[in-house]
Amino acid sequence: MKITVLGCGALGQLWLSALIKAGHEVQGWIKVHQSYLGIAVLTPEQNLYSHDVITNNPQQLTQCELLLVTLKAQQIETALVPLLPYLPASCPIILLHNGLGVVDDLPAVTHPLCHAVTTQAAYRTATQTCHKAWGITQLGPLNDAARSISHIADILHHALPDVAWYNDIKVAAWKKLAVNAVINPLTVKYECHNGQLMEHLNEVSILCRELVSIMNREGIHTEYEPLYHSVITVIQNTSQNMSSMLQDVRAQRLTEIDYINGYLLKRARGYGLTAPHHHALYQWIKTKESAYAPISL
Ligand code: KPL
Repeated sequence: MKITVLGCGALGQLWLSALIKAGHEVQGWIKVHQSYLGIAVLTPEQNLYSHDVITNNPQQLTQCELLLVTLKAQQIETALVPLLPYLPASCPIILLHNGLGVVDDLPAVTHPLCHAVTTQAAYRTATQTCHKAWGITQLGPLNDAARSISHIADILHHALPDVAWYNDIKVAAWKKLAVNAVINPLTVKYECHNGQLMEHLNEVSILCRELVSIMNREGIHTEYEPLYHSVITVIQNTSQNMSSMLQDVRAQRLTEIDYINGYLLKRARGYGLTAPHHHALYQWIKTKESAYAPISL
């Protein structure tokens, strides 16, 4: 299959490597125009795979059979919109990112459009991408055109398991958003690894309570206890991780806050609900961001 991966950070490189190994005809698309990108991916089993990946080939884009977007939420609109006229009308687009609300930024997309959320963990060092832990990727339709392309999940599953199709991806996306809305900004506030949030369980609990009211109004059935326990489980399972938001702040990059806590606050306002603790955290991160001139990469 002819596949373009838009965004070649840690997650993009993980997918590029996996798709190449599965025999697909793959190219990367990056901001800096160049013809090749050398990538090296270290698997959790300590196997190192190196590839020279073709990048930014416009002709390959016009024949593309799948566009996988692995950019951060705040980068998607600017990078994706200029490519849309070159993609075949039937080419599915998968947006793989934390948070929600990216579709609200986009013009009406007629291509089959999907959202994916993942727990695959990867990070980049100066020389390679480390695939730290296997996770699951949940994928589902964002528009009617995408309702008939569930077979894409099988193709992706073959390359980088586990991948599963969900007709109602909104549920999985909100559950991931809830985890990120608690863990990510708190790790910035306390400048700590995920595991150290076990020292701030009172705040974790209050943030979960605020989330439950908003999620229920969104039609995502959830109760306080299971939500709180799912957040604690992620904190414990990723205790050594530096959250993506803390990494962004330390690198003086724009964070995903507008698509995580910013998005849930927007939805809450629409229902006449308040979420004062999420609001305070949102303000905290925005103040942090404004202290440096954020760059969008
Ligand atoms: O997704 C994550 C992130 O850092 O963005 C978590 C689950 C918090 C793991 O670090």
